[in-house]
Amino acid sequence: MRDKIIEAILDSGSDFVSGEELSKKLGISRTAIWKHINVLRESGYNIESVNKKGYRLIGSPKDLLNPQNIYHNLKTETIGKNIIHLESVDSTNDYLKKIGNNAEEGTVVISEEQTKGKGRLGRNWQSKPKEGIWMSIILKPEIIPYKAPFITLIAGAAILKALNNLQVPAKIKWPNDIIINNKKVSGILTELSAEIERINYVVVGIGMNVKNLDFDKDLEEKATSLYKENYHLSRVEIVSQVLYEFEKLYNDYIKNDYKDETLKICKEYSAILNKDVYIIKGDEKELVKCIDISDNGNLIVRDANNNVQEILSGEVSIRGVKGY
Ligand code: BTX
Repeated sequence: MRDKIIEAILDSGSDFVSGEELSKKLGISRTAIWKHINVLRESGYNIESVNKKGYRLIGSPKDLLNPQNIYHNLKTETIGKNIIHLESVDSTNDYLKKIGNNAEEGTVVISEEQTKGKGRLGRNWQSKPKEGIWMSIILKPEIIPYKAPFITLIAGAAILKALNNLQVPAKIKWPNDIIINNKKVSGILTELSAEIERINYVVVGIGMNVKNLDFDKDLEEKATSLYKENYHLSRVEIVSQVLYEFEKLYNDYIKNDYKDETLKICKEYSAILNKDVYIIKGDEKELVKCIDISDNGNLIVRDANNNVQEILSGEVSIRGVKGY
């Protein structure tokens, strides 16, 4: 019922909606409406009430990633049409993998906190309560498994596009780090469940530091948040934008095998093209120059012997020559 009340108040924008109108629309008494409004206030909604006029939303708790807030902003057809919002979970990727076979394509899980957030190659992803966006999307594309890693680039391009729409000049460090001022603000972890010829599902996990004021000592040098970079944005707005941009690029790829837009964005906002970087694989570290991204989304580099190599995203890390 409270969801419906929020929806009705959101719909009326800056106008008041009277208790009587709400009571008729929702089929409950005005006293019941009033009680629900009080509970909504306690959970962070700033609702003005004026005698003889009714209720008006002054400030929604923009930071609450509850589905109603997101649905209201969302312009997608399938991605995010079903949102599962959790207070705390080990990892949103693991949560979706547990329900993977039964979950509808486009289902999104968002948690206010992750207690075991994961990065690539078994690394940890710090995900403190309400400081960021910790979310995963489940996809069921009818493509052959080797084409799945490109979805990481699609997610990267969607994040770049969304942030740039919100005037945040972010860049991508191929394949899965989004950076601002040379520090990591967001990361992507794509996991695949597949047989030889077909995909059961793909889970795309996106972590983004939004409100963090500080980081643990080991991350201080390399991590940042939008807030620390002076971008005070609502998580709801970012989520809606990312899902919207993601859906467009994902549909292009799955339905039309069209990759140009994703590649264009990843090249235009690349933090490493035409730069020297270290490619790190296990204990090996090789200095190379990044020269391009291939049509399949692989990184093309020139090594110290002037040989051109194509690097697959799976098992490498990239380090800039000067710091992160
Ligand atoms: P990655 O392996 O590229 O980055 C992991 C590394 O990044 C860590 O080893 C650490 O150095 C650094 N790091 C850890 N936490 C943070 C942070 N909050 N901000 C910046 N740097 C950090 C990147 O992997 C992929 C991350 C995906 C996270 C999402 S959150 C939703 C979903 N669920 C889940 O468990 N993972 C994904």
